[in-house]
Amino acid sequence: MERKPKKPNRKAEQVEQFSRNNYNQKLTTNQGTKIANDENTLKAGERGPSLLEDFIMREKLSHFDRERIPERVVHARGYGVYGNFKVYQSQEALTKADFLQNPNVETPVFLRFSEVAGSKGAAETVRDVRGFAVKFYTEEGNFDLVGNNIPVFFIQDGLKFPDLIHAVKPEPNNEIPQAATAHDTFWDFIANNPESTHMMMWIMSDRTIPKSFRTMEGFGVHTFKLVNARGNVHFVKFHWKPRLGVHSLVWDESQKLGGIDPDFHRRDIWELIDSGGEAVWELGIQVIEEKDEFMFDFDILDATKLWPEEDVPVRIIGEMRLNRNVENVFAETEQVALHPGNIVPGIDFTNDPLLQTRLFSYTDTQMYRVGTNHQELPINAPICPFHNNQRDGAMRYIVDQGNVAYKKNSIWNNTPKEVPPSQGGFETYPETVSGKKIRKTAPSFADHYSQARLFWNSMSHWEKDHIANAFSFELGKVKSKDVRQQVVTQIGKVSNALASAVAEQIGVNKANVKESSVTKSSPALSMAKTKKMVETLKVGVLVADGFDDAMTKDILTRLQQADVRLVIISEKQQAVKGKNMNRLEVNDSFLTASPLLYDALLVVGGENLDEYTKAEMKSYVREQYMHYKPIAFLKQAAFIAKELGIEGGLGVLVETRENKSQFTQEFLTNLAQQRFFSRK
Ligand code: HDD
Repeated sequence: MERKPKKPNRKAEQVEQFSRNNYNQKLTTNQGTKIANDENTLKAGERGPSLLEDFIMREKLSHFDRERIPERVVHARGYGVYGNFKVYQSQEALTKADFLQNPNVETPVFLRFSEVAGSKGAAETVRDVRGFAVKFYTEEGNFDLVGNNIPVFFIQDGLKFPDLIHAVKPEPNNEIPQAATAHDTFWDFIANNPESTHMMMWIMSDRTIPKSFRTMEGFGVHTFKLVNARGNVHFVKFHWKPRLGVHSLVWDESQKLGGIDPDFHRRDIWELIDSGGEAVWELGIQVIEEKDEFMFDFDILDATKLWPEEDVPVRIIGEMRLNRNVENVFAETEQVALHPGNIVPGIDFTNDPLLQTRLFSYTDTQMYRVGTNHQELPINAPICPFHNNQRDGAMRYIVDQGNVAYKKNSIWNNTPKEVPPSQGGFETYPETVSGKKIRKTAPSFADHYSQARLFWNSMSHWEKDHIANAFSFELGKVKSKDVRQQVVTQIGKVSNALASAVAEQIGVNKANVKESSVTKSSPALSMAKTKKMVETLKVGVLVADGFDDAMTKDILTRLQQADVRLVIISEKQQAVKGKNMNRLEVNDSFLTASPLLYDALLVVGGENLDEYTKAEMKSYVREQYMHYKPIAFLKQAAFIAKELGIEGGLGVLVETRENKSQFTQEFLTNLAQQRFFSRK
């Protein structure tokens, strides 16, 4: 794909001042001494021992020895991208937050997508919750919305976070399995911490195997407060809605992709942006008035609960366009220090006990992982001025002038000066609090099953099938029969039918418990009715010499006009010739490509296909068919559909004399559908 110039971005341009171009420069040490020989250590004689005196070797190796910083204790595998955010209309009635006032102002953002459990090098398509962490570089300071692609969380109090993570990470005695929840300790945690039940339903759904970063929703998870200039407060939940809709992989596909392309997600967004494309989300908020805090049958401070969108509608208030790749993954993505405690005037915390613990943990981890002065690094510094009396510490970069680093002072007229709230100084919302010091879960946090059942009720038939299969796979990997049984009993409290299906598959007893009586559903939770469009989908085109060039050219042109991305695949990475001697450049061979990498297949075929080509084309089709994807065959390749017995299958289109003129349109319609889950 063609590389396009980088999109303007105020933050990225600030970072650029620190970037360095080494092309065509002279090689030097870090002290600037030019190096004459960078391939031989200094030795005593041609075959002699190396000399300690070799400052060039010592500098190069000792720097290399320290290249890694500790990976994040969770969300280690991640990928960052720049973009801009714009509010559609002033949100002045709800908040004084500066970046939510003016529709003409673009606020630069940096978004780091991540996977919770995997190490830094884990495959990207594993079943896992995905992090969705946005840093807004506003004129009033950085606001970080550090969320996930799932609206609820495993636990209610952050004191249990280390326990949760110890249970989900590879087991400590053998460090198995990598980036997977399908093991004993994780399910033992779930079985013994029933507050995880709602989250358990979400993680067994296809939400944890997203098709791409671009087709994930993002959620702030916690309830936050918005505060307006008059000091009025509203409770709010944040949502990111992807323009392309919410789409996932299927399980078989996600497992195989882990081997075929462990970088599947980052490659998708990097290529899109590199070729000038944009990934777009809208920001939505759910709002509850302060007086309505206790109007719901759940506690709005409980992070294991969502606010059903049908009860509290999501108001769309703005748009984020991600459109610029980083220059250097370590300097930007690895060193970015996100923190839910980074807020700006107009936004405030609630007493959600999960959020409250996060406010401590993130500064602490960044101090350890990146360093005391991590906030000075180009990616972390705000775009607005910042001044205070904090000084020194390892790797201090800023050179503060003068002799004053304290308050109160008279030498500098008591500056840097405090700013009153009326002029933008941060003021905590003066909430009244009272109570005894106590370690206890609020009784209003006690119901762990109603929303889990709400989620189950809201699923389509294929989503329910996928959830049952996911449970059967995960629990099938659990060695302790006792843990399997405990989890099945827990599932039974959500749905007896689901528990029975799983129990039968994994060889334990059915759940003998009363299931939740909730009959309500929330259609917004299902992915079945999500937006479907062809934009930026990838079609693999299988072709061989002697192909129908006239028809093919017409289809390919129309697909490209619809912003469909094409990958031409043949036996060799050499151009193929059509019936009319037109050449078609080939991007990949059967060897370098894989049927797993495309959203659909167009099987063009050719004349007198050899056995190898026929076999490869069939294996590509089989795999795509199994993953419910649209497949179209031109006349020359129709025999493949016939021999595989899939002619007439859902989403399978074969060119005939009758449908020739509408062929491309029909293919585009199937393509928009993306998957045909009713296909047998
Ligand atoms: Fe966390 C990283 C999201 C609960 C402690 N968390 C981290 C990241 C995301 C989240 C997206 C990666 C940020 C990045 O890309 O650099 N975490 C969440 C969400 C939670 C949540 C949505 C619940 C609603 N986290 C949570 C709790 C604690 C932590 C309760 C501890 C009390 N999280 C951390 C951390 C990490 C982190 C240890 C590891 C690396 C980092 O912070 O920068 O501090």
